[in-house]
Amino acid sequence: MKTKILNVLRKSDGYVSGQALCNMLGVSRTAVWKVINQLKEEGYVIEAVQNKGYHITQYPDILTSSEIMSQLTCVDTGSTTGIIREVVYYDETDSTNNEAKRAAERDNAADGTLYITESQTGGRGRRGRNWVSPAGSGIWMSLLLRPDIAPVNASMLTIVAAMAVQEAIHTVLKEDGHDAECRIKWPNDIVLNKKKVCGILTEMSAEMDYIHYVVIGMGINVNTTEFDDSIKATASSLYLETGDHLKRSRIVAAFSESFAKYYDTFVKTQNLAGLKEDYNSMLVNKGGDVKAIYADKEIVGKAIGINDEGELIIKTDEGEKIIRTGEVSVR
Ligand code: BT5
Repeated sequence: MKTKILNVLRKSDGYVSGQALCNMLGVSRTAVWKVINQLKEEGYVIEAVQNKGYHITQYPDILTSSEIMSQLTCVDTGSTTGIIREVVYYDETDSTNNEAKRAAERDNAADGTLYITESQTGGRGRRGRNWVSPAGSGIWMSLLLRPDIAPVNASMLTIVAAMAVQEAIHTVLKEDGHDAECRIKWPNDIVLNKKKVCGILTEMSAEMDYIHYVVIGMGINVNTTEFDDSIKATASSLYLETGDHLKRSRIVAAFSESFAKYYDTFVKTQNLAGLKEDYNSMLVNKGGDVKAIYADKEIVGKAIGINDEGELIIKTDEGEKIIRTGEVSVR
């Protein structure tokens, strides 16, 4: 009910009367009043004017289920748009990827569930690296999917997610009047002014020919004001690069819509033929000199872009090389 009330108030320009809310939701005045008080406690500033009703004048920067889902729900039909069907929020957890995996195994959690937290005590990067995830500043979230695709194709979901995060950040920055362009650094980073503002960690549980589930974990530095010495040189946040504090839930909502669009195209063919042109146009290192470490070998050349399988094509003096995984640095 909280999501519904928030949804109606959010989408209305003026005041909504208590009676109208009661009629719309089929609940009592007291029930509405209780929810309004809960929302106020969460930080929403709500004006209540006699004979007019309620109107939200200020939104808190929180990541609760109702804050996110109220942006993805159609007032009239109640149906949701985007890939996220349900949000599970934690004040703090070890890692949202761990939460998603536990829920998938223990509770058979559904496709499209998003696990999100204010703070991670054991945020993980790839290959055992750590992910700095302090409270109140970023988006630490994991999307649980149960795609009907071959396990060998699952790694391409990182590419799909990178496109969606890039587009979501771009959309929200644009709405706020910024023309800052964030780009993708193959395969799993989003950079702004060449500094990393987002990393993606995709994990999977599968048999040879069947996927149980995929978890796509994303960490986005939104309002972070400083980084410790170990990552200061390479990491940044949207706030540090633009000077603007953005509402994190708006980015999550925009991500949900963008991901659904790109995912649709991907699952039809189970390859990136329909997306690679868009992806390559978002690449920070396209056409530029790159150094890649792949299978302990160093490859130096010009990045051409990805192929249909999401592998990076690098033009070197000895011809074109294709790398499947690895680290790429822009020279
Ligand atoms: C990644 O790994 O970039 C994947 C990060 C995924 C994080 C999300 S948060 C929600 C979900 N739950 C998790 O536990 N994880 C996912 P990788 O490419 O291996 O980069 C890791 C490296 O980035 C570290 O070794 C640091 O050098 C650097 N780093 C750590 N924290 C950072 C941050 N907040 N911002 C930018 N760089 C960071």
